[in-house]
Amino acid sequence: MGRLPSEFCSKRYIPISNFTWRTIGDAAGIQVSLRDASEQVVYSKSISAPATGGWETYAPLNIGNDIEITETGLYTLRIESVGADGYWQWNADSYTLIKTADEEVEVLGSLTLDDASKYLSTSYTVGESIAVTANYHAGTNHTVTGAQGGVKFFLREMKADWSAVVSDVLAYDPSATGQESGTASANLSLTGLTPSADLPDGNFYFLYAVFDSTDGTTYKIGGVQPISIVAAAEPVIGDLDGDGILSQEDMSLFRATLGSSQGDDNYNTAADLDNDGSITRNDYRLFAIAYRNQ
Ligand SMILES: [Ca+2]
Ligand SMILES: [Ca+2]
Repeated sequence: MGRLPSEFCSKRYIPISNFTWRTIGDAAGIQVSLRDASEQVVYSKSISAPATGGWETYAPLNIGNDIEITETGLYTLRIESVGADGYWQWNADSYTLIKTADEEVEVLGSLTLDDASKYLSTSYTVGESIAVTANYHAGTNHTVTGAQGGVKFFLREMKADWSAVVSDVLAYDPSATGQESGTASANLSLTGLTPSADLPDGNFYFLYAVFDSTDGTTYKIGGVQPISIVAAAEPVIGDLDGDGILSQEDMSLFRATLGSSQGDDNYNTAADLDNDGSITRNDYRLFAIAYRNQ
């Protein structure tokens, strides 16, 4: 022994610390830390080493078997040279510990929304859509099957007492099929849906998703509810620039279209308030009434 700790530890693949050694009896102790310090063991293995013939002459020598550590903790490995004279030993001055394998951690299948609170805190508008994302894992060495079309998303109108599904909006991410894990996303269309506030009998909207794994299990998110869906804003009559309010800008736009008919460059359907195909004095009268009455 007699090497400095930094040399002793160089190019190690396993983090080691608390190097101790002694030159009489030639022994070294090192600690190997695996994630937390809860256990300590001593590894013992004896082999015969050939003499290398001098103080600083090295010859590689493979101890020849693995030290298997499968529990987290702090371990002490003691490496000791023992020779015939029991005093100075010229071998085993340099050691290398090589990590040969990671412990295989089996991951169980799962399906979770990316952020459940996001869906609960957003008001969605009829006619638009919900962009929904979920993280899936089919379990170690398993994949998502095509049975559900990949990851399948539901917006369910549920009875107030959960006794039945009234209706479903469905969307799929087929790209998950055949994958072990990943992120799935889809858009749930809200076209034609009833706003939450107008659902009968306390019914509510429930966001839900599933996929089937080759392990034979159907994985489901813990669904979230109630999803808030609100009615689209009523169009404002005469709002030609579409900003939701009737203002001087709309008046200017109206004047620019006055006198035009369908097919003309300056014809504007939104200004044709009586829908007769031309922007006339009658449209202007209706526009003026809307403007005054807002
Ligand atoms: Ca406007
Ligand atoms: Ca008209």
